[in-house]
Amino acid sequence: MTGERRTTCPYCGVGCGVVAARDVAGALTLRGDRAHPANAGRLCSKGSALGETIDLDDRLLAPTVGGTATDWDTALDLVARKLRDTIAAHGPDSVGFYVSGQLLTEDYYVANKLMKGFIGSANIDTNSRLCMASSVAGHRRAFGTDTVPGSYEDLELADLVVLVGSNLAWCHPVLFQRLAAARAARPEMRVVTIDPRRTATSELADLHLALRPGSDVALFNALLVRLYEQGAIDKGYLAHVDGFDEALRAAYADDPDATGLDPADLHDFVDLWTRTERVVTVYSQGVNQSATGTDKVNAILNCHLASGRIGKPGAGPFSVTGQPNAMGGREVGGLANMLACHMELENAAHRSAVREFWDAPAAPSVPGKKAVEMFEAVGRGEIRALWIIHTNPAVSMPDADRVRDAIAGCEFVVVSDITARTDTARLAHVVLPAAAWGEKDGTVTNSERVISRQRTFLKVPGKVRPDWEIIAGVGRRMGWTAAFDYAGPAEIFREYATLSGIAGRFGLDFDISGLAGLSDAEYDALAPVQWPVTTARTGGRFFGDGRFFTATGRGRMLPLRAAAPKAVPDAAYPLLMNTGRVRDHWHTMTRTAKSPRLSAHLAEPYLEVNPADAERLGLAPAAIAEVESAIGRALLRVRITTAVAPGQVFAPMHWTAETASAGRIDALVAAVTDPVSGQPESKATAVRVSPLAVTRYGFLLSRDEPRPGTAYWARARIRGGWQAELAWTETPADLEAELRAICGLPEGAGAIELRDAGRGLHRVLMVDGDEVLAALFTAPEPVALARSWLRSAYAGSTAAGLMAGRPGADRPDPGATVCACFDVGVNTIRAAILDRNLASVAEIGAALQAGTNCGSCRPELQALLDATHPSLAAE
Ligand SMILES: Nc1nc2c(c(=O)[nH]1)N[C@H]1C(S)=C(S)[C@@H](COP(=O)(O)OP(=O)(O)OC[C@H]3O[C@@H](n4cnc5c(=O)[nH]c(N)nc54)[C@H](O)[C@@H]3O)O[C@H]1N2
Ligand SMILES: Nc1nc2c(c(=O)[nH]1)N[C@H]1C(S)=C(S)[C@@H](COP(=O)(O)OP(=O)(O)OC[C@H]3O[C@@H](n4cnc5c(=O)[nH]c(N)nc54)[C@H](O)[C@@H]3O)O[C@H]1N2
Ligand code: SF4
Ligand SMILES: [Mo]
Repeated sequence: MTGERRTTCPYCGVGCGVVAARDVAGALTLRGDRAHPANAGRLCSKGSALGETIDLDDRLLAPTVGGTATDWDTALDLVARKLRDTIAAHGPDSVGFYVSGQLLTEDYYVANKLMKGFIGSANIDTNSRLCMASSVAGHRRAFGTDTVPGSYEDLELADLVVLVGSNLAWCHPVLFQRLAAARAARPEMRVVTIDPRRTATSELADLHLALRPGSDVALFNALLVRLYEQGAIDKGYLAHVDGFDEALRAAYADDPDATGLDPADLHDFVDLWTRTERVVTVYSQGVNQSATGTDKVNAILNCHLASGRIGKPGAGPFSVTGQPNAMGGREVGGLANMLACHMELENAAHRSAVREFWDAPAAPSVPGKKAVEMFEAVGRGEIRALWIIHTNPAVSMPDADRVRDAIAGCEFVVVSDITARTDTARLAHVVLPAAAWGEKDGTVTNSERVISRQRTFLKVPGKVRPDWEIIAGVGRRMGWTAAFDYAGPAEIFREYATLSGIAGRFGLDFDISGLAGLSDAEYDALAPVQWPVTTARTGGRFFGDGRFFTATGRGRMLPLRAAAPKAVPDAAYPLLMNTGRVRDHWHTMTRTAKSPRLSAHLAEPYLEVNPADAERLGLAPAAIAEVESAIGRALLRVRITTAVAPGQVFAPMHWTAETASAGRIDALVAAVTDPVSGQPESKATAVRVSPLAVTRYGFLLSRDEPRPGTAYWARARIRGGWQAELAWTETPADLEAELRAICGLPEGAGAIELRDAGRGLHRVLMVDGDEVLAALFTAPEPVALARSWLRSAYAGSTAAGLMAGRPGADRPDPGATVCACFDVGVNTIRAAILDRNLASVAEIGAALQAGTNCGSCRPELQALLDATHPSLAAE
């Protein structure tokens, strides 16, 4: 690469622009793109650490068949032949593609074309089923199209922003920072969070409603009633909307007490909403990932439709997308029940138009299997050939053990990934090496419908190929040479944009035909642009004019009643488990775990438990909890916190069989789906929790990757090596032998041991000359160590220095990392707040740099300020 390349962050749906450049020394630098409308130069902690995740460690560089590296011809011929043979013997529905909202639009388009047009089945579904399906279904029920009406700017223009089931501070950090900045500039702006759990996002809120899990419909029904009773219904706008009377009647019949909220808080919220014209309601997985997710979406949309607060500056419902191209995937028809460009599979005219355009042999009229159904069909042997692209379902699907077993038992499994070290790729017959971020080229669409380019700035390593090329290669080998003969992503994009023009002629909203004539050079230079892009119009809001895309052209309100929750804690499984994300990891961590910085924030799988429950269950702080549901089990570190209510626990979704002994949380989550969208309930599983009978706890540092066989373990990278948290249920007789086995150390390495019989401490160091190969610290209780200091001291430290397990008086222990960018720990921050009397996040930044780069830790800094100076919190 010479000069600068503008690209887009590969993580969340905010879709921040990134500039890749070389510094004077020739080193690659990555920074936020000031010219990008989503972030104007900002990046969060994950975006700032992208440079640490693009090396070739663990990368898959050649196709493998049966675990052995091979050439592309062999691998692709095999895939094409197996798919053809399976279809010939058992019909097109005996194959399935399971793809991802992280694929580029061009990749997605080609996969969808191959399955729906040429293989002739609609059995292509995507991890967006676990993510956005309820929003898609809710949008389609209300608007007749799957379209987010507004823009990010609306969050800044609003007088009230309501965040429902969204931990925006950790999951859409740059959008959260925009919101925080807007609020700082206009203190009269109000923010409300609606989440059973207190999160970093609630730190910004004027009001946090910790509603009963799953009760969002009852809450928004109460709001609809209030809007009506206060005369806040927009009668003029309602002339464009059907279903108001029925929706209101249903709302009256619902019971606001189902929310479990203090009536005064509930009143404050509905009153504030009713009084405020400019309201944006942001919602995410606390809404979508629910057995009643689609109804939750429509309950929110009902209120915006009834009050006419939609498609206007600072007003509208706003479903934020999770993955970088969740939106693009919906546009190209990646879901099993859609065609490309918002055209509908069940619509004969749409079907034949797409078929004719593709010159395709087929156009299935029946929707394919949705994610959960797809893996069930794999388990039953109905789907006999499965191609998994850019997703890790053995970890992320509900009922994950069953999904894993179904994949393991499938006749023929292909996985396209950037690494073979995933729980899913390990089960595949063929693993195809895909080009990773920085190596591939195409477009993505973010939450506000802005299409941005991802551009290549790294050399493609080994035999790696971009996903579109791999898929097109299989298409050609299956006999459809002309249809899959693409020179590059620009050609695919032009075809797609042309097809969207046909959708536009059907009167659909997704029309980017204005981009159909881009030359290769223009495509390469394409600046971020919000769709639609036609001769008549570029970008802008939808539905403010009362024009919808239903058969009648009118919007639709739906009569909704809060349904009884599906997962009800009982005597056997008395707690309700919620799941979600942490600030610095991305899903199954195949990329973020490569960064020591990102791993420092939270380095192991954990369970948040309320103090009352912890006491009752005998769970000590930092003990290991055994968590069981009716279908699975996990071992997680206990974090006692009032952030979760009594009766509820929370666990992150990120840990896998690669990173922990039993951290795959979806092994516990039953595959209960929303009847309309097919999206699984990921946020409510009845579980029981008990302390694991640990006899010894350990913390390990190692130069080489540790491979523990202990009852509990979790490993993470640190600078210059690895760390692992360990717990034994049977204390090993010979700790030195145990350490050698875990770290694969030769007999020759020298050992230094230190025992403190009184406290039961036992430490072992393995050294080779001056180099510390591994260090193990064990104790009968959870090991209290200056971990953060140890991690930084490990690289280059002497044995004696490490042995103490804590820094000398001259180097205080910084404590757990809060600011990942500048590696500032909690102890350092607390001490500075007290010693230097710091009173604001800005002052902490000035003193310690913490929070001054990406800003992702600012909510945590605020929480530390509040906790350290209780008086300031009240100001
Ligand atoms: N750091 C980080 N950021 C990410 C990702 C990541 O892996 N890591 N992934 C991206 C993706 S794909 C997605 S989809 C988004 C997800 O972004 P979010 O949806 O914001 O994240 P989650 O943590 O899954 O869940 C959000 C909240 O829903 C709450 N919740 C649970 N049950 C209920 C309920 O019944 N009602 C309400 N109102 N709330 C409830 C949870 O307590 C949780 O705080 O994040 C994106 N951004
Ligand atoms: N319990 C619970 N479960 C959940 C959720 C939850 O909140 N709770 N959230 C759900 C949601 S919203 C989502 S989006 C899913 C996410 O779950 P997944 O999609 O399964 O998670 P990822 O780790 O993002 O998987 C992406 C895979 O693609 C690989 N990869 C990276 N780059 C490329 C590339 O360029 N090409 C190819 N071919 N492969 C690549 C990565 O190495 C990785 O293996 O999890 C869902 N599961
Ligand atoms: S908010 Fe962070 S993760 Fe999301 S796109 Fe921006 S930099 Fe990437
Ligand atoms: Mo997602």
